[in-house]
Amino acid sequence: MKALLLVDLQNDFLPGGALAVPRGDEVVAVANALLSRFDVAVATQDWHPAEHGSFAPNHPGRSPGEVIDLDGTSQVLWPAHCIADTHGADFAAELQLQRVQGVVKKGTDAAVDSYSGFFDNGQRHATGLESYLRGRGVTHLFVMGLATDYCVKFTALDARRLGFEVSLVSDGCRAVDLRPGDGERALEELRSAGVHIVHSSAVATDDRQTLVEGKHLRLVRSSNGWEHVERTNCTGIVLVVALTENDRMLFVEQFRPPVGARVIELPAGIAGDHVTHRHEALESAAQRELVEETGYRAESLVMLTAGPPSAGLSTEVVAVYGATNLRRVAPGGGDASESIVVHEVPLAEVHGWLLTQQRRGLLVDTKVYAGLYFAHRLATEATL
Ligand code: VGL
Ligand code: ZN
Repeated sequence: MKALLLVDLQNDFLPGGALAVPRGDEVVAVANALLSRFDVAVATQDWHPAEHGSFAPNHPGRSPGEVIDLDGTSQVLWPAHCIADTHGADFAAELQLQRVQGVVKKGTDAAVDSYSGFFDNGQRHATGLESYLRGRGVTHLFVMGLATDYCVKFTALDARRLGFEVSLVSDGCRAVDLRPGDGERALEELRSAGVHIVHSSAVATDDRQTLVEGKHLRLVRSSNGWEHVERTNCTGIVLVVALTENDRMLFVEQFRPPVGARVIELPAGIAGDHVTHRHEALESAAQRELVEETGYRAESLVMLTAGPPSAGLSTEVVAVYGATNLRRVAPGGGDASESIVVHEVPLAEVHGWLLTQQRRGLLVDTKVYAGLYFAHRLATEATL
């Protein structure tokens, strides 16, 4: 799965802004043109507190462009910019933000700057961007934005280090060029790191044809003849491996129309299927589905893996969460239309219990067995 990553397309980096990047405004149209060609699009947002350590005015006697030591890392000083909740930190007005599913804020800690969208400059804290992308099965990132020689460069380098295939959209970037040639040197550095430098006109438009689109699904045929289904109005799928304090594993049982039978499954659901949930993180979707279906809330919720459950049939990618330290907060059972039965089964007895259910005429979702693998690890290992 490929994704578009828009770096810092914010007012303060546009002409007239506090840290204006020359001709920075020109890339907004490139972003808008590309947004329609990607199923997954994420934007980073430089988001500083007023007392941020990268601001020259916070260091009496210093001016923008000077380099200081900030908490052990070398830091270029900038004019105050992208202060949280100000107009300067807002995305460019012309950017078609409604097509962006995820926004990742960075630089929120006054003590350390964050050029990269993945980690702060000290590489100590992750922003959540990596798990956002992994949870959606993204393997190839198309990066563009502001500025080539700072946030774009460090974001693309971290993406390579994390193992993503990375393409930099050259006409979608502009440099600060504090020293003349910084932008060109950044492109050289990215090329040596294995980043493809591409022009937006070369970013492939889909060779796919929609055969039919319903309320929740569409049937798509690729140019090679392969047909698959895609979900509409969905930004991710979550599956929850939930284990109670006394090592009971949670299952849900419900009638599933496509197979015409009651099916034993793990608690699961769709992120972004309601208008109000459109931007929800996978983790909050996992928590919400767990509560709605089982009545339990997890104090601890971690992503264990993410991948396609049926790669030949669908673009769907499932993010599997491990839920422990469960607390009962609601009756569970899903909404009125679902009539879900919740089962709590001691981990040691799950195998036999599943056989019994099949003998009773129920079907068992094969992902239950993948969940069992993680449930055993959750029960026996302190950290995964
Ligand atoms: C950036 C300097 C300071 C950027 C952000 O987006 O490239 N540069 N903060
Ligand atoms: Zn900044």
